[in-house]
Amino acid sequence: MATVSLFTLTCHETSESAGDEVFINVDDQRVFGIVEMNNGQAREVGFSKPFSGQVRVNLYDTDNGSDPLGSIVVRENEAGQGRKVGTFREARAHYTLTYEVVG
Ligand SMILES: [Ca+2]
Ligand SMILES: [Ca+2]
Repeated sequence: MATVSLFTLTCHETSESAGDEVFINVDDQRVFGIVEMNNGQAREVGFSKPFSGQVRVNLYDTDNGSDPLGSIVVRENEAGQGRKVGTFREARAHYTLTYEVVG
């Protein structure tokens, strides 16, 4: 068992020129958003969850439905590696998310 904490989501490039309305799901559960983001902005996510094995973190832009902007897999064996950076690059978007796994 380990605990993942999500810290800061940074928008380097939005998927839409007028800005994105983003949210984050962890294993299909919404944990952040909907929040408007534009180039250069950063937001504190502030979410922690105990898990075994791995969790999937998905970033979406809100449209009529949800537009996938990318996905990262966080694994239990990343515990003890300090803060890490996950990258989301789909649909012309570029976002990064800092996170940490503690065992
Ligand atoms: Ca979109
Ligand atoms: Ca949108």
